[in-house]
Amino acid sequence: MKADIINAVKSVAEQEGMLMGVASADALNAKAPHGFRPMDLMPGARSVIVFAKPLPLAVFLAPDGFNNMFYQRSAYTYYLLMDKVADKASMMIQEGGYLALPVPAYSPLRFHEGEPKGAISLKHAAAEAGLGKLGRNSLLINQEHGIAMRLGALMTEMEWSEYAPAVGFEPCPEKCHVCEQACPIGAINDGKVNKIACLGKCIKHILLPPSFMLPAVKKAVARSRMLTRFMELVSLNFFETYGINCTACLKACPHFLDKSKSLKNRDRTT
Ligand code: B12
Ligand code: SF4
Ligand code: SF4
Repeated sequence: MKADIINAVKSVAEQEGMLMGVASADALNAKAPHGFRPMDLMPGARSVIVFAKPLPLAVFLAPDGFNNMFYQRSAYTYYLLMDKVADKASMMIQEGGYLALPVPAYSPLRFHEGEPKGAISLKHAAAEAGLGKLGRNSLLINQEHGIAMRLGALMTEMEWSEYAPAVGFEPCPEKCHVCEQACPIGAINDGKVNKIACLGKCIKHILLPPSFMLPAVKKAVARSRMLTRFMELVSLNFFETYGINCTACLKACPHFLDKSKSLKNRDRTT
């Protein structure tokens, strides 16, 4: 019976062109910060199933004048798709007799210490589920599919047949700091990203305060429960879509460039 559920979930991911990996909830419970552990969302969680889907590389390569419109659309569509697959797989698991909780791929966000946060860190969950490792730009990198991926997940009380073994590959050569150098605002420092600075640069939204005001907004929100709740509502009601203004740390990475050069005929066009 369990084997049937596992196969059904795998085939849903496959049909949508997604990679899938499974992490033990206990492993994430032990490493993730309080409030962002699987057990904080679902006390009986045993397994975290993570989905990853590569994006079409051309959406990143359109000329500047297009303002990332192609990537924006793919990113938005992918968020919905990740949520749809997580919901569908959760229902299959539930029909097999176990609770399963789909985790939002993006929205709704919670505000924690003045910063927007997801329910859990999908990058860390994906790494634990054997889908890759985090690079110095803090993004998940898969050995075969590269860096241009969106992630989704669900957690369940069902024990999986086996959990992912540790991934052997090291994504970042020791001397590579290309992503740090490529970031136009210097927001990346050896695996740590200044998230508020990045947010101010890479998110374009008519309601977003200018980037120089964001640190002050963060401080004010961090101090007030009422403002925190207000910001959660603002992000839920108004930030479901937004413009994207920067992808430099992703596009400059050799894992992006190598993937795009490996395509047939790319040597003619680059
Ligand atoms: C909010 C958010 C942002 C905000 C960040 C604000 C913030 N304060 O985090 C901003 C706007 C800056 C942002 C930017 C981008 N984002 Co974003 N973002 C998210 C989102 C929705 C939530 C992140 C989050 O809050 N995680 C939860 C908290 C707890 O994690 P954290 O603060 O990162 O955690 C720290 C610690 O708490 C600890 N930790 C937390 N959990 C765990 C678990 C373990 C096991 C361990 C060891 C440690 C640990 O480590 C972290 C480092 O200190 C995620 C989706 C998601 N739910 O993961 C996407 C996501 C991370 N973003 C994504 C992407 C693609 C981007 C951009 C490339 C978008 C773009 N410009 O094109 C940039 C990348 C910038 C960069 N180099 O990091 C993808 C990443 C895909 C990938 N291949 O890795 C995600 C996963 C969305 C998705 N569904 O695919 N993002
Ligand atoms: S998305 Fe842009 S601003 Fe944000 S860390 Fe990457 S390069 Fe820097
Ligand atoms: S640019 Fe280099 S250091 Fe940065 S994530 Fe890619 S491989 Fe790692």
